[in-house]
Amino acid sequence: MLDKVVIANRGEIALRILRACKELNIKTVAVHSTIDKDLMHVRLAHESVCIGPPSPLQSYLNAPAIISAAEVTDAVAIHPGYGFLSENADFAEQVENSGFIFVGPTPQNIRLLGNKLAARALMQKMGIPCVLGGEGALSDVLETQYALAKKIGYPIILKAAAGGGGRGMRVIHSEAALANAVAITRLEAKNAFNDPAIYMEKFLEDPRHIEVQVISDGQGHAIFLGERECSLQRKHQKILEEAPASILTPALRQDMGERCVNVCLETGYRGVGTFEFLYQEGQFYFIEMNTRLQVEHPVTEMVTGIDIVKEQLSLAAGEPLSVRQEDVTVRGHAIECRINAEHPMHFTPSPGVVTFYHPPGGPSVRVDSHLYTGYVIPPYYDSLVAKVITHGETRSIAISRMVHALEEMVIEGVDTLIPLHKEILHDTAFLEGHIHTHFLERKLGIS
Ligand code: MV4
Repeated sequence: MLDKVVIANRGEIALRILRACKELNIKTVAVHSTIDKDLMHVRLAHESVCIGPPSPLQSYLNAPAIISAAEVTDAVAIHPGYGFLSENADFAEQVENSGFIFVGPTPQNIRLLGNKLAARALMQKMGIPCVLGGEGALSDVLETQYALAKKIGYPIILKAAAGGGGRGMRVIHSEAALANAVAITRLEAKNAFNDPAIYMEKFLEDPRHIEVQVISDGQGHAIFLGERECSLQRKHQKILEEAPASILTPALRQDMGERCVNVCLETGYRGVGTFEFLYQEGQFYFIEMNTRLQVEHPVTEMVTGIDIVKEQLSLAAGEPLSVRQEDVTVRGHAIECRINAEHPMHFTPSPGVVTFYHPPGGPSVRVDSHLYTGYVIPPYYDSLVAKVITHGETRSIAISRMVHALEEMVIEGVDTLIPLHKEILHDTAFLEGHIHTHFLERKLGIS
């Protein structure tokens, strides 16, 4: 197993990684910005190194500072968590070239599967259904663009090949708007990702967002851990996730999972990964792959009993996968509510002092949070401060446990999404499982 790991992240996920390391007897190094010196995981880590000022560019995105911290502490590996440098192939490569292990896929894995156009082509080759669209990058010839859009049928969506998570996309409803939209999306792609390649797909109006969790050791073994339903989101920020997805049949789950596993085997994928799909009218369509640990991984852990972060660390140590597909069973139902320090209706960030914190508890209630009374939420980073996850034999038991957990939970001094979650959990459509990606916007009357 690894001897010492640098945790190159902050907040709840840094604490989650620290806990996994402790269980595996791995020593930990917390790297943090100046303002984060009082983070819970910094206190609990074996060592800590300040890597820069609060601005993410100068701290959690500062690759040389993070690698130097690994050097001075004699660490052997760097865990990037999610966000920040977690899907940056160049960073993964620098980590390897500096003689450290990147806890994640190989730089080549990230480059191939992190490019949506390349991933899409690969999935099609491997027999995974994709949304109707063009082959390869969109042509520069206007007539070819018009012809393709006409063949697909409006509305269409333009996406940047190098984009992801909702960045670099544009929906077009008519031919009149196409030429201008292509020019703008290309320019945005060039500026944001330094890659002007874009592509066109049929725009699905009311899809669900369902994702398949995989773990692959890059040594010929890969498994899938079922799927998550992540449709409850706002502006591409997920708010509430569940496992399993209620609309999936066992046969479809098995079929989708096997296909994702085949892609992992074919590409020599090493690490944990997520295949994102849109689901509409009984059909699945691949949209993109995430080559990192995800925020919502706990719902999968709750229904499978598998510790995804521990698996990730042991894969990074070069150990083969310890779980076989036949040992994976999905039991009951799990729900995660993301507790952001934000206004529950306007979603404006609410940094400041947490004057009182009381987490919920009880059977099948899990809280992943770095909060404590007196903690100051800085304004520089993501507003996620806690994840409450509940499990139950059925979806309605999991929901009921969540309702009671959120009633118990107290976070004073800042606004949080707790009131919004309470409202969602009482919504008739939600209780019946009728959710899609525009559920929240419509419920809140935003669009
Ligand atoms: C789409 C789509 C409809 N049709 N692609 C948004 C995030 C990125 N992962 C892909 N996204 C979408 N791609 C086609 N062809 C609708 C979305 C989308 C969405 C997807 C998942 C979760 C929330 C979403 C919210 C708005 C749009």
